[in-house]
Amino acid sequence: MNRTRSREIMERARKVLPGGVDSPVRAYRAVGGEPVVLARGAGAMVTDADGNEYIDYVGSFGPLILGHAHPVVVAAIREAAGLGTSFGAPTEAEVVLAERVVAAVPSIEMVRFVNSGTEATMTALRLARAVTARDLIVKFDGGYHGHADGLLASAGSGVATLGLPDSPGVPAAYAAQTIVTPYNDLLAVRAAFEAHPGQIACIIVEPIAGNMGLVLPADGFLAGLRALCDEFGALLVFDEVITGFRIGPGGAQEKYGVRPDLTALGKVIGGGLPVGAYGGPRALMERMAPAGDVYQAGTLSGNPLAMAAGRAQLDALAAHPDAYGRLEALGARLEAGLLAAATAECVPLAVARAGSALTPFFRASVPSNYAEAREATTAMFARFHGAMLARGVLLPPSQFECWFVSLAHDEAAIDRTVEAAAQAFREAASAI
Ligand code: KE4
Repeated sequence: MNRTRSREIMERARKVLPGGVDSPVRAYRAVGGEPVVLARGAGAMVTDADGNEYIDYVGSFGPLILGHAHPVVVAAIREAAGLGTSFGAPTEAEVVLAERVVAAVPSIEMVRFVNSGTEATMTALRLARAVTARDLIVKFDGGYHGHADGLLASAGSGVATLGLPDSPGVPAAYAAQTIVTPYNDLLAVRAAFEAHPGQIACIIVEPIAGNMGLVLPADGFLAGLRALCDEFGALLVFDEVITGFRIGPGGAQEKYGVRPDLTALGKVIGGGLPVGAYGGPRALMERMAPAGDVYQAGTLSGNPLAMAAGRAQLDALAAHPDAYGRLEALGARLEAGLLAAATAECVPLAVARAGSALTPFFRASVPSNYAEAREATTAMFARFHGAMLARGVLLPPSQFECWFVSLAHDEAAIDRTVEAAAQAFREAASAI
């Protein structure tokens, strides 16, 4: 494949953007080679700066559940833009999207829009600390909740991918407020509460982890966290930035029947534009200024274009005869095809999946926590990523990310992906 333009653009990019990117994972450090510079997307396909086409499983790392440039989303953005791009004033658009979120997410009676998942989780933690008058938080090794200082402790995603256990620049005092325990380990969480009686404000958890690659909660894990929070007087914060409206309208909390005290959202609710949100019961949310005394603000929060894109996407999902059944079927087809192809070539592969979000791990079984996820052969993943790219399939450039299937993918695209994987496995097997 000719990627001359991508290389030229990346040479320019590295002169003006750190690492040539605006977010680390995009630099391909974990898989090697030059990043593909994308020029456009349509449905399940993306086209790079040299005109090469790929079936896309990055999906902007989650937001594009309808696929790229969906007509209803583009039309909504166009219409909103013609009415003004930002006001710094209330608009009906943000009320409409808030009403959609409140109607869908079981634990949310009130919500506040921000501009990223980072802002959403950062503010949810501030609210939890205000409500409990406690300082400590519990997070999970391999959990990634954005780049707020106190949360960059053994984060997954970009930090994990870059092999940086903690980020320089995070004051020790901030990191010391964060207790990191293994995912799926209730005993470790209980021990944290017992070691810090009356000091832990909340647990923040990805109810289905997506930043160690996809790792499912063990049976009883989420209910166990709920019970521990109730027992020790802490709040339970679900980071549903990935899972919200991805695995169903009510996210993981609806799937598992566990109600958090606060929920962070992002990605799908923005339709590809910058949106995050945090929400919960009215009694908690009305502590937020100006209704209450906990401060958070944002120039572009509730931006009318982003609200319009998010609403258009959620309404298109709701209007689909069986959006999540279709996404489940496509995800299951991809999982089965990858496993069959790997088995045929005796490649150790395990696939963790939740509907249309999945991660194939180059290890014999699906991991239950970050330590196990890191046992996956990242070198093999890197070779696989390059082999798939050469065959017109664009995967997230890290073993520790999720692949995302959209409603724009179809059986033909899935089957082409599986065939490319089979060739890549054969190539890898012959190289061994
Ligand atoms: P943003 O600040 O990137 O919008 O959201 C942070 C965030 C919070 N919570 C979860 C569960 C997340 O997955 C994320 C961000 N996800 C990563 C990829 N796994 C974004 C991609 C990137 O960092 O470039």
